[in-house]
Amino acid sequence: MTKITLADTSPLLQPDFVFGVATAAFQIEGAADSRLPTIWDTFCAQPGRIRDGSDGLVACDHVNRWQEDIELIASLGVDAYRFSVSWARVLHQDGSVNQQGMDFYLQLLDALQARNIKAFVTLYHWDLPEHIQQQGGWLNRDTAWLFQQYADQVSRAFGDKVYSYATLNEPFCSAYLSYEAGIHAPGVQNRRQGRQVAHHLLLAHGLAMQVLQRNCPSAKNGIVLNFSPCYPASPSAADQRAAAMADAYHNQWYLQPLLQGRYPELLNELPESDQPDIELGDMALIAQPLDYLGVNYYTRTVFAANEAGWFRDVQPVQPPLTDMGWEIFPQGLTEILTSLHQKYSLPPVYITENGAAMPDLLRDNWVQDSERVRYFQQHLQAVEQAIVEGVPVQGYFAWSLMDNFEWAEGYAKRFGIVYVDYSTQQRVLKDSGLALQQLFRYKQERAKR
Ligand code: IFM
Repeated sequence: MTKITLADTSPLLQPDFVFGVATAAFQIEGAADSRLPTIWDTFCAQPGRIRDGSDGLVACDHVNRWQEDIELIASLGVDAYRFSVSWARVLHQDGSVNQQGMDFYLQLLDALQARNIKAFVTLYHWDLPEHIQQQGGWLNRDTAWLFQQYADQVSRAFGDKVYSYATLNEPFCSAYLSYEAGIHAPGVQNRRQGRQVAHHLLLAHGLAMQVLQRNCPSAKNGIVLNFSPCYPASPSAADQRAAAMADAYHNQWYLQPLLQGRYPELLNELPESDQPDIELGDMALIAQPLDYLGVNYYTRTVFAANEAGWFRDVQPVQPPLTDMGWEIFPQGLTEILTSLHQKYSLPPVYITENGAAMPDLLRDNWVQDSERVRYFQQHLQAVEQAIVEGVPVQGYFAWSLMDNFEWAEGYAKRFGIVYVDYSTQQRVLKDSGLALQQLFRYKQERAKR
């Protein structure tokens, strides 16, 4: 087994640095019959939407196997576990609490607390209840207030059992991938709608932050954004401008409103017909103070100018690639963190997701995923470097605890540090899991000395 090694002086080995693993409700829970249908159930049922034709009805059967999974998490020596709550599991269609669903998470939170593992709870990781979609979903401004009510109900029920809340996971995906690229639920391709959905998501975030800060003032409350640093395909002025536009459109679009209360200038370059409706007071609502920013990082993207003066992404990127076809580019993580640190006055940062899909094979109860071990090694060093350069990174979560439903890719892509045999639901710690376990435990032992 290849090891992950960090220098003894590494900031990542300091006692307060948080190491964890992450999952999301729709991707692991299953037990779809004990919750309301979501937009992802609808999407999965449409032929051709999911590469392997699968769905999230059973997934990793986590709802029935949560105790085993908690033991697995605890055995890793993590400081924290990041998971999401399924809106469709904890509320009924009339908006009242589904106590059975709420209890599922309450017992999970108690089990984490008993093992001294911090709970990082995400309120929305893409699984909007279908009945809300029927009322317009994120295109309907009212959904932002429904989300606020949901955040209120969950945070009242969970009380002080939660160390940290994230309102949203990756609003870029719920807006751009879902409403512009059309590859995520509900599968729409319309730029104006994408921009409007992004605005309503950010509004929902701001409204939820207000209730989180009121209900759980001692929790760390924030949001999780994904970033892919944008590089020009060539040194030409046109490609450099294209990369800067792509950065504004895909990255800063979500962060600048949160930290500075305004959208990037690029907004004004969109035809009026593509611009979102923004009401008076919205931007101030969005820019609620954040206790932390969650950063998800996987790869970089390269852009060139197109004839229309806009940007297009350029394929292929440089090998090595992961099984998703994503370039392995660890320095992109340092670069995005340091560039954000230069642009903004950042709150504390957690790397809330980082990891790689690899074509894993289970042989004799063993998964030799040395490529993934290398990926973690390089990216942890990239985080280290960002800290050395002054970025206030306080934690790192590996994506993902276990193989799971990888959205439009179904179960074919494996991101876990734990292998899931979907025919038996057996979990097997991969070599990457063993390597992280060794690192996490080493850090915890050092803290006790
Ligand atoms: O699996 C996803 C996760 O749900 C959100 N961030 C990216 C991961 C890998 O694609």
